[in-house]
Parts: sequence; C-alpha cells; structure tokens
Amino acid sequence: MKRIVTLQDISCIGRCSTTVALPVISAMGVECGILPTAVLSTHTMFQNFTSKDISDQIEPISDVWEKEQITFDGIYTGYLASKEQCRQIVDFFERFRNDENIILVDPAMADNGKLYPGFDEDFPAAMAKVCAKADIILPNITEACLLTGMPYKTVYDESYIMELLKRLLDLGCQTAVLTGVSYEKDKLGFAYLDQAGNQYSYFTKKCPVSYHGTGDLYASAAFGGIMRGLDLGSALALAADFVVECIEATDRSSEARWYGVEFESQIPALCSMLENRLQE
Ligand code: PXL
Repeated sequence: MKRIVTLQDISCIGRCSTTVALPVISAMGVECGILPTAVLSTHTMFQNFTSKDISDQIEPISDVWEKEQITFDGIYTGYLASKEQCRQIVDFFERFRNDENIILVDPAMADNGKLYPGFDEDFPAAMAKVCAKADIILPNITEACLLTGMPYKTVYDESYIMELLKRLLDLGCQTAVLTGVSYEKDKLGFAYLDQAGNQYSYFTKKCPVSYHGTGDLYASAAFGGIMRGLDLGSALALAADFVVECIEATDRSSEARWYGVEFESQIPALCSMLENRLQE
C-alpha cells in the first residue's frame, strides 16, 4: 500500500484540510500520515476562531521520521499558517523527496479575488517558493494570480488561462493545474499544463452554490487517485466528479450547512468511481 503524508492544519470543526484529507485518502486505499501545522477551532471563515501554530513540531517529528527511515510515496501540502512555515515545508521537501515520490502543493490561501483572513500581502511570495519545489501545484485562479502577479479576472478566455499556466510553470513546478476554470456559465473544471507542453482540460457541472472546503476535497481525491496509479487527467476528473456528488448530496440534505460539504455519504461512490477508472 502506498503511504503519503499530508502537511496542513487541523481545523477541528468545518470539514477542511486534515479532517478531509485523512478520510478521503484512506478510503481510496492509501495510507495517510499527517503532520499538523496548526490547530484551529474551526477554519478561518467562521466569525470566531482560535489558532495555535505548531510549527515547532515539524522539525522534531521530521527528525524522528528520518531516524526511523520512514519514507513517503507522496507528500501533499495544503493550508500553511505563516511565511516561516512555508520555509519549513521547503526544508521538509528537501529531506523527504526521493527519485520516486510525488509532491503535490495546494497553495490554499485565497479565493474569489481575496486572500483568506490572517494572511499578509507578502504571504503569496513565500507560498510561491513552496510551489517551486512541487511536482504538481493545484491553485484556483485567485491563488494563481497572487502567485504570478497576473491580474485577477472573473471573465476570461482560454488565452488568459494558458498565460496563467505558463507563468505558474515559470515558478519551477513540473505541472500546473488550475482549478475552478469556467468558460460557460453551467460548466466548471480544470486545465493543466506541464513542462513538456502536455495539456488537458475537463469540465463538469457547475453547481449554483459554492461551499467551503471543496478545494481540499478536490486535492485529496485527486492525490488519492494519483497514488492509486491513475494518470493525472483521470485522477483530476475523478476528483471533480466526486466534488460535484458531494455538493449535490449537501444540497439534498436537510442538515445542509454553509461550512463544509457532506462528503461522508459519498465515500462509497468515490470508491466505486475509483475502481471503475482503475479498470478502464
Ligand atoms: O480550506 C482551506 C482552509 C484550510 N484551513 C484553514 C482555512 C481554510 C480556508 O479558509 O481557514 C484553517
């Protein structure tokens, strides 16, 4: 069984980051180790929240892992709490990367044209250095603009998306995937470009409501698929289809809430979609 480690916060309530990555990646048949970077009461879109940075644990935990010769087939980072933590993550990559493993960076820091609360204007430059060391990065359009200095647009064409992808590759990563791409009002999807010039895009239904934490769900399902051996395009498409299922399940639920989607009920569907794709 493949083993990955995910480095991101634990938001105790609110279905995002580690509380999404662990169940989704485990359900896909991949061992999911965690290295928590901060502990929050909830994610930061709640009006009130506590946040305790636990960056001081990254080095001692890494030291033990190295001594114990623990290795990872994949390393996946999400929300990082500070610029200093971004530097520590780059060090972690240097210690644990090898010729075979895959590093996926989801630069979770912004959406809808704005940085999340608590980040300074110079945070994206620190995150760009994390992206530079990744095999695959997974920003949304807002994050891509902050990482590259491109203007943020809500109305755009394919040449804008291609320019963003090229500029993301200029950061140094091997493959850039842009999420939340939409050219038609009822379609939403992703587009990717790699350093060899391969490109691919995929669109699915655009759901009328948007929920918090869907980016984390998307990255987790995509990485689970990659680890199980799907090619990048199929893993990303599987993740997109899964997120749509989760949003629709949340809309159907009488307990629908504005924080987090009801992914739990869709885990069996994810497992069968994965098995079907593995057999294709
Ligand atoms: O879903 C991204 C995310 C993860 N972790 C924390 C967040 C957010 C988004 O706001 O606040 C703590």
